[in-house]
Amino acid sequence: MFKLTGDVKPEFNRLADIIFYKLKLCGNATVDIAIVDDEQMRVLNRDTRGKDYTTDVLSYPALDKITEFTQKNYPNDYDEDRRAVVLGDIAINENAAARQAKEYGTGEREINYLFVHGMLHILGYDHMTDEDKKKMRAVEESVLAEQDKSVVVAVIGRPNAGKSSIVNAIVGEKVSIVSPKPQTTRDRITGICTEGSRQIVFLDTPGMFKPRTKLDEHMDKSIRSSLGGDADVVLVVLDSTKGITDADERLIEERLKCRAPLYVAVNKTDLKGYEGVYPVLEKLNRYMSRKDGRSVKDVIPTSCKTGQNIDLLKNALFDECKDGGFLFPKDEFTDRPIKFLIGEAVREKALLFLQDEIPHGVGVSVRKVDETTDPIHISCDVIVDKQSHKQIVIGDGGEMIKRIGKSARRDIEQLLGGSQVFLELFVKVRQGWRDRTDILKDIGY
Ligand SMILES: Nc1nc2c(ncn2[C@@H]2O[C@H](COP(=O)(O)OP(=O)(O)OP(=O)(O)O)[C@@H](O)[C@H]2O)c(=O)[nH]1
Ligand SMILES: [Mg+2]
Repeated sequence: MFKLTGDVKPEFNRLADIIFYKLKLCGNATVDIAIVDDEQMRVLNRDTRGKDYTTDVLSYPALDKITEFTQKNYPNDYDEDRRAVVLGDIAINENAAARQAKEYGTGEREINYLFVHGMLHILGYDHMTDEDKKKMRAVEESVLAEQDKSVVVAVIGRPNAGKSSIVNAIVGEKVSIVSPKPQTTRDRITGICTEGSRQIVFLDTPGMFKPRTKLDEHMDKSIRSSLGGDADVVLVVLDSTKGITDADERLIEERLKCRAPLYVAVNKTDLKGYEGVYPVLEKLNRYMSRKDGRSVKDVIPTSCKTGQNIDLLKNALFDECKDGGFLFPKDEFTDRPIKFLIGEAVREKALLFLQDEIPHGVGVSVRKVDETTDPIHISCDVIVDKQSHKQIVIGDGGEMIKRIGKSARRDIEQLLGGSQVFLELFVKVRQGWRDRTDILKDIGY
């Protein structure tokens, strides 16, 4: 993505994201923007190009080739602080923009046009020949005319495949908790990723399994509702280390019967490498370019650990966006209230530290979030099934609950934008809580 610095108007960021997506760029790059007046531009033009007159826009490209923007590809142009490749500078003359806007009657659009024009120069476009000019003009027009679009993607697959990890990796925020234990996600979690004119709304679902309790039924219902017409696209996540099972194949066959485009992510490629991934890809071949037209649209090997192909998957999903505006404000990353995210952070740590000691984990109900105090005061009930489980969660001399609290507090402070938090946890026994509608409702399911 582009990290713009200097005189950045909010619309510039949106346009830069659109350029990044349209030109299929990769990595991180930074461009410095200066908005100047006629006189400043004249001086700049004179000092840098020996031309003593003002102009509308000037670009100073730093690179002579454009490829993936990584430190490895551009060791001399990489800025460690900004963690991005320095692409160059652009100066935009706001007096010229105002004059041209009047002349063409295009208002605000003119300064945006100059920005896009300058960015394309930085990226190697020029207008020396008529043909180049036409090409550059076409890209400019398509960037400026781009409308906001969105797509709803249901993420499904077996427990523990890495569905929530993929959603978090693309959204860039921890919207859905992750643990080594299957059935971590209990509810449908919405994760939102907006860049430029495109928005992906993920419906992260619990892993598919046979329901036994009311909580299971709730989880099962949330998978079905994600698929029942709410989603435009389905993403099946497979665990490459587990191979592809009959259940996976049934799932793919079943989803292919619906009209929603289907993508498959073969995840955890970092663990077994190509040896693990290749047999899965080979088996998936039979679902590609089938005669009946019901084919998997793409299979993408991914790793949430190394980030391999996460951008590729994101771009494939951006390609599925349809006109009609955004479904959520562009700076939101989930539709879940902060209280729910706090409870989930506590539950994640309980799952992480207790592993197999407490089958099916615990429930967390957030009692109080008092933001008027400093530090912010939060209290939660950690709900378990039996007295013996309570003892395990508390641990020797309260050691375990302290450990859960300390680790959860760090995540919650991050969620709250770095504010300090005082977190109180109370362990409560509620027999059969997973079958009690009142408790499930209390937790937020
Ligand atoms: N090595 C490696 N581990 C991964 C990768 N993706 C996910 N994991 C791990 O796999 C475990 C399960 O990940 P989750 O994202 O919780 O999986 P899920 O499919 O959402 O699981 P449920 O919500 O239980 O259905 C966690 O321990 C993750 O850290 C990956 O690409 N590589
Ligand atoms: Mg999950």
